[in-house]
Amino acid sequence: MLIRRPPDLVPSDITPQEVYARRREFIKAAGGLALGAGLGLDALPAAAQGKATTMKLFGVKESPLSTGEKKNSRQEITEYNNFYEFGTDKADPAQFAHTLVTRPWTVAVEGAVNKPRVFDIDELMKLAPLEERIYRMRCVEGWSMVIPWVGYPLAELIRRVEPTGNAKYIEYDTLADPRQMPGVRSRVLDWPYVEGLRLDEAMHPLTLLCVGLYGETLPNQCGAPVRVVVPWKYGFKSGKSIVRIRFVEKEPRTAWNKAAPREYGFYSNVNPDVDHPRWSQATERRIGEFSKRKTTLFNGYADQVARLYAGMDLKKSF
Ligand SMILES: Nc1nc2c(c(=O)[nH]1)N[C@H]1C(S)=C(S)[C@@H](COP(=O)(O)O)O[C@H]1N2
Ligand SMILES: [Mo]
Repeated sequence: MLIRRPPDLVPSDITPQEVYARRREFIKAAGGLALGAGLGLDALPAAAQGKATTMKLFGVKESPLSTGEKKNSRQEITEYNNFYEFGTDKADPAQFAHTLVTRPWTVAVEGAVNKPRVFDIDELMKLAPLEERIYRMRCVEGWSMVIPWVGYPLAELIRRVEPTGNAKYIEYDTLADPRQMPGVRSRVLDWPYVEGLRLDEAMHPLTLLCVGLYGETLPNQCGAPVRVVVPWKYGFKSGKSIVRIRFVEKEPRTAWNKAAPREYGFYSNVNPDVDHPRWSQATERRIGEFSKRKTTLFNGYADQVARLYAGMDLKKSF
């Protein structure tokens, strides 16, 4: 899914206001550290100067919906990423995503709902009990990982805004701010990164509004402060750092579908029998392993989700 490498962010691209906002965030994030009043930015700990920090999440429950498969390490999950807003190399997000300002942050929920609302991130984090969900994740490029996400079903949020009869789909947008996201200056995609789901897919108990990883808040490169996670679909449906959720009547045009409609359909269900036009999808490489594994229908979640697609031709609706 790669085209070319965007220029790196230079310090002069960051406005003083952002520096200020980030500094406030770091001070908050630094929490227990004794930060004396009047302490200059230069004197802040390294983690607070530019490298984004994560915080422990409390009261996270285990979920029976987790897989028992061996988890990938935190290092594997945070150093091999797709987040084109920060560059197209797998190592770019870990290197550049610290410039993302994740507080303050809001998510606007709008469109065909009775109760449209703008949620503040702190409100969103507390909307429903947090669960650890260890999911298999499969990228369309042919690799997979097992990732201990933290979040709650997206359905919890959907219920609160009361979709109307016209709400057939949702679309969700990622932030697209070239000042914070160097990759947005290159035209690899038509920004913002938009993804979508049919309403019943969005309401499915496996679909997560995800706010954490390995018991902590999300690292920036993984989609802080809030992302969607849909484990039976290719990874690109799991949009990161979302700022808007819109309820709509028609199937949304998504970023990857617009970029290459023959290669990336709306459904994007993991399916070993439907090849990508340029490569087979029959096998995958689990990050950290040498030999390949067989890819399974709906990424192994067929028992839970196959009924959503009863009667559909998955070769046509790919
Ligand atoms: N905003 C945004 N979301 C995104 C992407 C992206 O480039 N931008 N990449 C997608 C792809 S292709 C994958 S495989 C997953 C990767 O998630 P991870 O890096 O947390 O494993 O994020 C998805 N969400
Ligand atoms: Mo992906």
